[in-house]
Amino acid sequence: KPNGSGGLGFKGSQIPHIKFTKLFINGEFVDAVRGRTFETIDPRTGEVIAMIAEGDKEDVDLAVKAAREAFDHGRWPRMSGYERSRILMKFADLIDENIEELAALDTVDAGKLFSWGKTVDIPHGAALLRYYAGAADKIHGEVLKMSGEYQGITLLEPIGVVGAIIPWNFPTNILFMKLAPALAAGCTIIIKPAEQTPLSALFYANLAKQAGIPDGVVNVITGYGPTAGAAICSHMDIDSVSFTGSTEVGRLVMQAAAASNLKTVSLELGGKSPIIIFNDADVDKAAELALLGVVHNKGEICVASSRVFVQEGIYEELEKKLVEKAKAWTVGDPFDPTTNHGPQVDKKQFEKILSYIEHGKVEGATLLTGGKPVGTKGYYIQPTIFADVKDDMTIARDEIFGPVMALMKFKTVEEAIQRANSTRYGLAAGIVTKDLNIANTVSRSIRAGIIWINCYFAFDSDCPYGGYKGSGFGRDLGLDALHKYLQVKSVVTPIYNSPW
Ligand code: TXE
Repeated sequence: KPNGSGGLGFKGSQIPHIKFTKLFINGEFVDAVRGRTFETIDPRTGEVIAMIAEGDKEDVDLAVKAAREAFDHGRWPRMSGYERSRILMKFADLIDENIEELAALDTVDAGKLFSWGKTVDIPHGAALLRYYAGAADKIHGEVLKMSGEYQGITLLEPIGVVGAIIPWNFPTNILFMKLAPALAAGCTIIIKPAEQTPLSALFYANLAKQAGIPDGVVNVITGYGPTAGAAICSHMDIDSVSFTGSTEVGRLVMQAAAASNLKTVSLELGGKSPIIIFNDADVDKAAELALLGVVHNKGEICVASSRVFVQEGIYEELEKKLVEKAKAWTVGDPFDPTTNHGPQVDKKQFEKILSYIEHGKVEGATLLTGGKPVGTKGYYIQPTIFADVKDDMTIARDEIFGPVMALMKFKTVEEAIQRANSTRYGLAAGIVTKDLNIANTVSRSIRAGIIWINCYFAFDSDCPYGGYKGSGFGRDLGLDALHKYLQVKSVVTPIYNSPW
């Protein structure tokens, strides 16, 4: 955990001054056409932080018109990759200059640790811009050795107008996982942040303008999913939608895309990821990793290691360690540098997690520690560990998206693989062992998009991730993500002058 909140002194219950509350369309902050607003809430207290413009279909139409114009006739897709890259670098520098304020916005909006935001989340947003800026002038196709009298080349062209639908658990990182490659590719974009966490996205829109990104290239529509989000998915003039959120809404996104203009879709959805700890593991380190895997960001992370499988030889010892560590994990104000874990994002998630904890108890799992809210104000929940969990219990099957671990015992490698794969999801998995044979066998047998061996949450701009099965398809991060925002065009010519 990074140290110190220091700096500008965003401490205690202080809320930063909120500068941007309106929609960002065609380079301007504007009210919603219908003039509506909605509350964004501080999960530490349940109190209103600010009123935010509530965009709907009409506003999406305006944003798409601006983005379409900027794509079809504007400079952005036509400027050299080098020039785009320089602007993206400037954008990244502006983020660096505003790190504290941006981290404070994500803390009050999402309950995220301020110290973590300052040292990890916000810098990672800037790093993603720089990573894809580095690729912007290296986007090129292939020369095709065709049979017969022809030769071909492929051109990689920006896919067009992109819709990006962002969840609330990583308002900065997930936004830049989509925005940075789309911009580097030469696309224009309409971003819809989650209704719980609109603040930093509007701040980033302002920085994009300051960096020199032309009007209409980046647009932000704040508002709700079934209205603004749905309008993006069914819009006839949007070419691609990149969505991160629940599996249920992922289905709706795909249906809307199919029923409208067959826009391309990528979906990064829920997970129920296993971490498998073998007998030869260092028990203390494995316990540390397994706990972190499920309580980091208060468990509001799609790759959370919410199913912990421990081989029987070290089970008792590991269970003891886990409980000790969970009890020492501090829950409190996310601005406090000694806090490990802040409030859940909102009342809905808070109640959902508590109801899963009840399911765990009713279905017969043993509650080893936690299970209760912390304090009387805000949405804080104790790190919670259930033992004696059966694979078919609700807490072993459903994504809880909270600090709740399902601890299970296994005997053999084959059993671990079979049970780890026995889920409708396939996002991530962790393996803890010193045995290379086991690590290789298991990593090749688990059907998930990212496998961490003797580590967890080892994310990097260059390392693609995304789902198998019900966790969706398409990849964020890495050069794979850049290719989501590119079309391949083949151009064929005869080798010799044709008679006509
Ligand atoms: O997600 P939604 P919710 C999971 C997690 C969580 C559950 C519910 O298990 O408990 O989903 O969270 C927009 N058309 N994840 O209800 O609704 C919405 O406005 C278009 C996992 O908040 O999927 C927001 O911007 N868009 C996940 C975004 O979708 C729609 C992260 C996500 O919200 C829409 C978040 C619609 N019809 C939740 N309805 C992860 N993979 O990390 C909603 N949205």
